[in-house]
This record gives sequence, structure tokens and C-alpha cells, in this order.
Amino acid sequence: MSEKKFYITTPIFYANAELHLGHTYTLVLSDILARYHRLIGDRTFFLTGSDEHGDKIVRAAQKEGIGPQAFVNGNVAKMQELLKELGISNDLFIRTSDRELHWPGAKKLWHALESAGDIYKGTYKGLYCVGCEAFITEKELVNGKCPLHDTEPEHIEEENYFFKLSKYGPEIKRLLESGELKITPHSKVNEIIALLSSLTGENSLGDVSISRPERAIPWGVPVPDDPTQLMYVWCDALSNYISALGYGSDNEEKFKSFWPADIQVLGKDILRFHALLWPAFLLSAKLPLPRELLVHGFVNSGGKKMSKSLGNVLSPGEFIALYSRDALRYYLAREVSPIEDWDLTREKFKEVYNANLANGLGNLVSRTLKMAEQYFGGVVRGDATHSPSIRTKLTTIEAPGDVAGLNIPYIITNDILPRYHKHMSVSEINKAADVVWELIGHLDQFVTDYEPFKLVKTDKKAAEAVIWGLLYGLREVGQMLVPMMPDTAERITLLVGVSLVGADEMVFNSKAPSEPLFRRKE
Ligand code: ME8
Repeated sequence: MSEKKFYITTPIFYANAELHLGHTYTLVLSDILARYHRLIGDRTFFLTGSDEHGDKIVRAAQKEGIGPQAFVNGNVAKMQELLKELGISNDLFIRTSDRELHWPGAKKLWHALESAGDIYKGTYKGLYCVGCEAFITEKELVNGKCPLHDTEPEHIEEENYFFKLSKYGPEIKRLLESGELKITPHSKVNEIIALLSSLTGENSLGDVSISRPERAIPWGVPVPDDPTQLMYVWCDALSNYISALGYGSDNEEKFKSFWPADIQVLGKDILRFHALLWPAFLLSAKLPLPRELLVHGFVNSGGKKMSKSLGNVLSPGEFIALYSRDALRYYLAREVSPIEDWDLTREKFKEVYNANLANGLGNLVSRTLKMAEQYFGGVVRGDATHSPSIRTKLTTIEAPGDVAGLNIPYIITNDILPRYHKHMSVSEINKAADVVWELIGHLDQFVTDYEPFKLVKTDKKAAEAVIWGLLYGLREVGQMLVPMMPDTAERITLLVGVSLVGADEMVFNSKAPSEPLFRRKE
């Protein structure tokens, strides 16, 4: 068991509508990594939450004819319900409207920037996209509209507090280039450095407005010592990553023990806030920077980024209801690239489900367990592996051992488990999932090669060895699926069952499933 800590965060999602498959991807990806790190014994803290302030929320609430607090409460309840349905194992759900946990942290960060001499008052004149909750330049517009939200920005002229982002440009560039602030995929580093340069034409940035005048509806964290201004929603929102750990609100025990974040997961739409603004705030406040930003691509729908504003969303609930949460988690873990954009269609989902879950995994589990029950009453002994040819085929089954700190006995020989761990440790969850399905493929091949259903009539001992090998492999599959498909992992582990584990013997006490793990969809 390792002594390491692992702090992982997702962005906090705007509480202006229900979460869709895009957000679901971020959540599932992060959850898989959090569960993996718990599995290998890391002291893990997994944070997600909701971003509840800003114009976007106020306007959406007005449209529904209710106050912003009641409005966000309703949406947050739905978000939390979805997290449960997806099996998200977050340790905390932070809400930016939480005055006890979040506000003190946001204010403490503001004070820290102020003490560093990095905040000054000025007039902001320019364009603002409410969809992005961000100022936007003429250069970024496409046909006069924000390309992400397809809406025209608003002209704004107002008095704001500004933050000296320009002061931190060179240091951020150095941190990005040296990898001290790691961005995955690496290609994003160049993109951010190019952006950094383009903003001023040299290697520094302009300054940014970090407050908005209080409006008719005061909805946001008040700027300390100036009640006429509210913190700009990104300044408020980014501080959630530390306020959630008690920064500013308690004795900061948890903050000291978990910060800096090991991985901050986010979509590429908000990379600039996390790779420029957030590091600059932290540098100004003299706090350590996150170790890694893990940036994933977009889930598209009809060729455009799936988004509430564009109205082209697919709901995760639909897939959970029709298939299961593990089927959805499987798809997100294995069938999409964490880096590239991808498009989801209902047809593709069904095809993959039938091929890899109903047929691939589900079929192997049912077949193996039925044979174990039918031929051996479910009790399959390890000493049956004495049959030399089968033993060779399984290759060198070692005694139960310790792989990468996990007390999981390893079958197979080849490098399945080390490769699985290698991919998981660098967040390549789709490649790690491929390794699991590679093992499933080996086990299928094993059935084809040895035909235990025939062998049992001529050499029962040999058939037992084959089935023993299959159960051993399935146990391994179950272990590797713990982070990705927790329900399925538990089910497989229980069905395979082990009653005795010794140095040279492992006796399975298995039972056949009463119904298929994944029912085929026609
Ligand atoms: O930006 N494809 O919140 P948000 C992939 N509150 N991921 C997607 C996606 C898509 N089509 N749509 C959304 C905010 N996401 C701010 C964040 S953090 C301090 C504040 C995911 O509700 C992706 O992770 O718009 C993206 O970065 C995030 O949801 C944006 O969620």
C-alpha cells in the first residue's frame, strides 16, 4: 500500500440547467481515476460541485420567474441525483453559494491577491459573452458571434477591479515549458503559450477584470470591503478548488494535507481559465500550483459541441435507463478518446454494447460459470492445473503475488496487469480498458482452444484445469474493472467466489448468474 495522497477535481458545473453527456464524461473520467487511486491505496479526495453565481444564472432564474437561490437549489438537487445514478464517488460536492465553506475561501484568496499588490480599480470597456461568463475580443468572434455559444456578445462599460495578470505571464510560460505545471495532452501547452503571446504580442498578458458592479439582484460573493462590487464569477469559481478543502474557513488541516491538486480534469473550453488565470491567482497568493491539468475533448452532437445553449444535448439518464450505468461508464471509459472530440449516436452505443458487453464480457462470464456449476458443482480446485499442457497454455501461473502494490494474484503471464497499471497511472483509461478486453479475448480463445465442454467427457481433471484458469482470469477482470464498472466488478467477484487461497492453491466456489450481466438489445 502506498502512502501517497491524491486530490482530483472536476470543474464546478453551472447550475443553470441539467447536466448532459458532456459533463457526464468529465465526471466519469474523474471518478474512474479517483476509484483507481483508492484501489491502489492512495489517500484520495475527489471533488466536484456547482458554479452558482453570475449573470447566466440570474437570467435563467428570471426566465423561470424564481429567485436565483431557489433556482440553483432545484438544479443542484438534480445534479446530485445524477451523480448518484452514475455512481460518482466524490468525497464532497462544493457549492459556490455556500457561505460557510466557500465564501471565506474566495474572500481569503481575494485578500491574498490584494496583499500582493495585484488588484487595482479601473474601467472596463469591451465585449462580454454571458454564455462563457467571460470578456471576449473582436478577434475571437465569428460573424460577430461567440463561436461556442452562437450568440452576440454585449457591450459593457463599467468600473471594475482588475488583476495584474500581466505580471505573471513570464512565470506561467516558464512553468508550462518546464512541465512544472503539466498539461495533458502536451499539445495543449503550445496552444496556451501561443495564446499567452498573442494576447499582447509579446510574452506577457493584459490585465483582467475580476469584479462586476453589483446589479439589481445581488448574486455573487461580495468583494471584501466594497459591497458595491461582486467577485467576477471565474474568480469566485476557481477558488472552489481550495475553499472546498477548508482554505479560509477552518484550521485548514485538509487544505494542508491535500493541496496542491494532483489532477484537475476539465474540458478544453475552459483551459485558458485553468492554465492562465488560475495559476496566476495561485502565484499571486503564494500557493502551490496544481500538478496536472487533464484536458479532454468535446462530446459533439450533430457535429457541434454538445451544449445547453445550443440545445443539442443527449441525456445520460436515457442510456442508464435503457442499458445500465455500467454500460454507460464502459462506453465513456473505453470507446472514446479522452483527447479528441467524439460524437455519440444511439446506434453506435447499441452496437458496442451488444458486441463487447452482452457478447464479449457477459457471455464469457455466463459460459464459464455455467460450466463450473454444471460440471463441478461450482467448486473448482487449483491443484487441477497440474495438467502440464494446460499449465503451459495459461503460461506460467505464478503463486499469488503483489503487482504494483496491489495484492492481486496474477494469472497470465504476459504483462496484462503491469500494462493496465501503466495506462491507469497516466490517466489513459481507454487504453487500460483495452487491456482488460485483451484479457477477455485471451480467455475466449482459451475456451475455443480447449473446449472444456468436450474435454469434461474425456478428461475431467483437465477440464477442471481449464475452467480454473478461466475463473482465475475472470477474477482478474473483476479487479481491473473496479474503477470503471464498479457494479459489474462486484458482481463478477461475487459470482466467481474464492473460498480458499493458499500458496499453491486457490479454490473457487462459484455460482452461475441467475440472469445475464448485460442483456442483448435487438
Ligand atoms: O464552464 N463535451 O461550467 P459548465 C465535453 N462553471 N465536456 C463538456 C461538454 C461537451 N460537450 N460540455 C460540458 C463551466 N463539458 C464553469 C467551470 S470551474 C472553476 C468553472 C464539461 O457547466 C467539460 O468538463 O459550462 C467542461 O469544461 C465543463 O463541462 C463546463 O461545464
